[in-house]
Amino acid sequence: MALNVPLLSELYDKHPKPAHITFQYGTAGFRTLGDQLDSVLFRMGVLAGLRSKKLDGKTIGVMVTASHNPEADNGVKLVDPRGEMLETSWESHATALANVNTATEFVDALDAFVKAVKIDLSKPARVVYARDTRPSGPALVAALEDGLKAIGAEAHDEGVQTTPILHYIVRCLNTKGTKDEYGEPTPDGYYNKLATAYKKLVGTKTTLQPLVVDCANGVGFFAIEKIAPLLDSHIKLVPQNVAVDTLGVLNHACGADFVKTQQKLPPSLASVLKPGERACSLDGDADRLMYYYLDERGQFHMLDGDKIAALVTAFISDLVKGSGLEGKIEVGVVQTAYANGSSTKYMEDRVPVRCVPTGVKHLHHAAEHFSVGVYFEANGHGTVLFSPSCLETLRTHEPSTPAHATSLKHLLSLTELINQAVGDAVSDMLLVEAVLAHRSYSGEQWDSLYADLPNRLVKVSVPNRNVFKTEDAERRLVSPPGLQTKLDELVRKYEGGRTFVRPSGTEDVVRVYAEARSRGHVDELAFKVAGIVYDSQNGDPAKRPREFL
Ligand code: 16G
Ligand code: MG
Repeated sequence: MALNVPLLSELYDKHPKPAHITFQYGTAGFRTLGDQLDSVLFRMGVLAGLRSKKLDGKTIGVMVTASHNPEADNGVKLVDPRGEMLETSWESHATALANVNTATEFVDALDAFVKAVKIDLSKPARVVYARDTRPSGPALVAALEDGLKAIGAEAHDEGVQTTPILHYIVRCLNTKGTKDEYGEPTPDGYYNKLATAYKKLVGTKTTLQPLVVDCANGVGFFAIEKIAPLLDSHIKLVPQNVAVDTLGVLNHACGADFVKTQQKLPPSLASVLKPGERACSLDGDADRLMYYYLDERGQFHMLDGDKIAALVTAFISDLVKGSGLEGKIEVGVVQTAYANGSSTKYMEDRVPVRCVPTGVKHLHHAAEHFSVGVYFEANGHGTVLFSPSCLETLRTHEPSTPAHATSLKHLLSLTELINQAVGDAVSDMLLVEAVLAHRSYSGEQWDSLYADLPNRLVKVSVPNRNVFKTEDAERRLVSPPGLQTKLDELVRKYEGGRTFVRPSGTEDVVRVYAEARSRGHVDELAFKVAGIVYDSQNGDPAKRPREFL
């Protein structure tokens, strides 16, 4: 069977590529202004179809979202059959296809690609897709559908959904009828699975105070609206920032990324949250989660991905011990260089810890090496993976005491509650709430597991961020030459100082992270490092940001 060249060419011409733009499949797929992405979506439809054919007709997912980015941005990423990110080796194919300039080039590239990776075109292609609430979404989905038509894929539209729900559905569809069956492949299947597991896990524990949930004016609100009634009286969710139909407000002064980068309360919650209360923020596609609380004096305190990981790791470790499975199940943690130094120390005192480069795919794969792999980025993206052999152990283990049996039952509920495909703000939120209920912790007690070192993240614009190359899980620069030595000399002057520099995978900037014992020191360190980076690229001294001086 051959490619349908007339159809591919005809539909290709409906989705011309803007001149002078080079697209790149980055850490989270393609991401840029929504009105520039039409051609990319068409091409990703074709590629998703080919990916499915290559994998013998397994269902591939396509998510149209730009997550926490401004509303005008949009993006697209492909989801592999077990609900994980697209295999890395295909990212470069995606980039190549996105950048061809004529229908002939496109068809030739497809043809060469089909031969090179040995795709049997007679296989079926199945693709399921969804989008977030961005106004540019419907038009981009139409372009995607043209791509799916051009490659002859059987396509299913899940409409407006959170990113983790799409990943969940993909995993369910591909495991249906196997021993790894993951659940009913529908949004309702997802809500029921999570709610049932949550209620089982929490049982008769005292109900916590209501939880304020900042939905970032995005798709997360739909998920909260759907799941809240299924939780009965176990927890009351109070959704805020729910203006999904209002233009211009998505992720604006709210959401997980705002809270993490600004380290402050979304202004819209100022009149909602009272001293002593906790709240959480989702991002624009509901795969990131940030918690926080106001102390008795009304002071804001953030509980980020590292704090979530610490809470969950300690809880799971205790359950493993409590069920008599110590030694049989190894709990491990995966972090990135952004993890607060205090969190790393807290974890290392308890479990093995690995550090990997930024980006979910790196964390996810590293976490698969543990029986129970807890992975979280400080920015609030993460989950807990249970290995197949761990699941087998949990299902077959014969507890020897009633206490063992209870802990085992809780562990089994956790395997149902926690999204195994990808980091999921709604699932993670219920996980946190369940642990807080079990521990009878307030936000303040949770926060006191360890004290964060003051830290600071700064962006530096440089002419070409690709000259920045790192090693050691992005903790050290190997290029530009000599720069790391300068940073080493500088950081030595600050007590508890740590800093690293890496090129962003999602924005045209270089990121600088710094931490130190005091707020004053960390700001000084971060801006000095930013200045060194700026100057190393012969940045125009007149345009040098004032704070870098
Ligand atoms: C993307 C990644 C996220 C990472 C962030 C870093 C996925 C699904 N998302 O949002 O994990 O933390 O990029 O962005 O992989 P940066 O490279 O611009 O710092
Ligand atoms: Mg997101």
